[in-house]
Amino acid sequence: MQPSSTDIQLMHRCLRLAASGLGRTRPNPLVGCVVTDARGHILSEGFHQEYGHNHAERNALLRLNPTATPPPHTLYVNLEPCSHYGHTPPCADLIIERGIRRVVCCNDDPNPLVAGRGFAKLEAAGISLTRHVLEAEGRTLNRRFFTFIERQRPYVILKWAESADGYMAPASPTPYWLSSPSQNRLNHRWRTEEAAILIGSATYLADRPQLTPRHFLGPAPLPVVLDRRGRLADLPAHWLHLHTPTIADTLQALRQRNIQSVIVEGGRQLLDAFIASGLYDEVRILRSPTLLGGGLPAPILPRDSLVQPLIFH
Ligand code: AOF
Ligand code: ZN
Repeated sequence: MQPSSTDIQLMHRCLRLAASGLGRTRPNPLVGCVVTDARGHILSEGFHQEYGHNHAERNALLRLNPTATPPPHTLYVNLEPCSHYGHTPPCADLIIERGIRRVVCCNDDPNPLVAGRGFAKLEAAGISLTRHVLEAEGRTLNRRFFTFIERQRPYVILKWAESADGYMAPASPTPYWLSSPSQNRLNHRWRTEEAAILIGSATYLADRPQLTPRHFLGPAPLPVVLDRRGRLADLPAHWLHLHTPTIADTLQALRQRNIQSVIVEGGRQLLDAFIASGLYDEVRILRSPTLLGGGLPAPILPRDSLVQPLIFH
């Protein structure tokens, strides 16, 4: 069955609901769910709020009164309903139990525990399926989740601050702060959205950064320092101290710890190593209006880079 304009509108609503869980569901996906009656009127909604808690479908369905009229008819959800016993019983079973007649979905679930089995259960129960509604938007929303499963490595965001004339730092050795207070808050918000934050040993020695999201309310990422030469001795106890020789090894070390995404905050050498490896998914530049007139040039992406940098003023 082809999606109607109501289907598309309600899938946008699912994606919006799903996004409310950003930073709190990892390494699980962001999922939103809307249940309507046969005429398309919303009866209830839910989203996945926190890792290990109810899935979106369960939250939406448990909010419904099972004997209320009109009865639920269509369930919208941006990820294939699960078929496995995990933190909770399978959502596909609950959908069937509650008498849903039609399921409209955005993305298929690449999780090997599900991967098609959720849809198979629904179909076997005679539920009509409409799949791949706003598929690209759903993949973008859950880009960390899809990258982690499909590429078997964390999603990588490179971030740096630069002057209007493209320098990361002035020539003088005195520390210089380029970013504005609002750019700092944005940066700290970005930190809350990722599972880990990575820096190189030179940056640690030069800046002694705290790597906390103290200017924004939200979950703290795991601080990670890549120290290939083993120069650092006094790192805070909860930080991860890695000595991995290549970027690919570093990402595998993070993956083994179930870290789904990482924001790389420098310095220049580490950013260059990531750029050379090609193992990055996003580049965010905080650009300041200041002209430095010289100093340490900001990294340059290769001409054939598939990633377009995003610039934040
Ligand atoms: C979620 N939230 O809303 C949906 C998920 O760790 P578990 O037992 O909660 O299972 C997680 C898997 O369930 C996840 O990787 C995905 O495949 C599927 N669907 N997960 O955390 C949800 N719908
Ligand atoms: Zn589920």
